[in-house]
Amino acid sequence: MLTMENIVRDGHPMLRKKVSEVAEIDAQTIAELKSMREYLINSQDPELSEKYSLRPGVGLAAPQIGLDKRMLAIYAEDEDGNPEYDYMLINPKVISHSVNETYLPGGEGCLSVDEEIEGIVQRKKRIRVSAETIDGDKIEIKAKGFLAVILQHELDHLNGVMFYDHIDKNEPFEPHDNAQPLE
Ligand code: K2U
Ligand code: NI
Repeated sequence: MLTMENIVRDGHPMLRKKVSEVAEIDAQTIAELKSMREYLINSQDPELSEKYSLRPGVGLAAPQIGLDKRMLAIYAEDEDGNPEYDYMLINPKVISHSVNETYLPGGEGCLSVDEEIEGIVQRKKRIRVSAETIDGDKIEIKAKGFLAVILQHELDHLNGVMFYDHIDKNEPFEPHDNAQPLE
């Protein structure tokens, strides 16, 4: 199982690389992507996260575990503990997005960044993403709300972008005119 020891930290060159397309969805790739999803599930389990010192995460991109592969996992539960967002995406591409933006009022964090960096991160309010699944099927996701934020955070990782790159140095807490907070 993956633990925090497997997660590369800010400063590692892999986090600033535009990672490579997955040419073949082979058994190793599927196992790696499943282990990323498993990390997210474990990290949200109070006992396992405590036992293995796992920082909770709702998304994880392959470069964060040192893999030069365009793939990501998202796993988030609803208030009843049922899976609300549960995705393993290979070669995801943004097809379209809204002009309007949104942001988490409390800012963002990152499993690859140990310190807290304050400031709001403007994200597109809605995005449409195409991707391949581990079965090789092509899917399309229309995301809004929290899923849109998670997706954009993870897609950024595939392009070597960190969340704090989006924070305005001069006005870190000043939202754009077309941005509404995500409640
Ligand atoms: O990519 C990562 O480092 C995982 C991040 C993704 C993320 C950060 C901010 C906003 C949305 C997604 C971790 O999930 S950060 C921890 C976390 C846990 C629950 C809810 C929000 C953030
Ligand atoms: Ni991150």
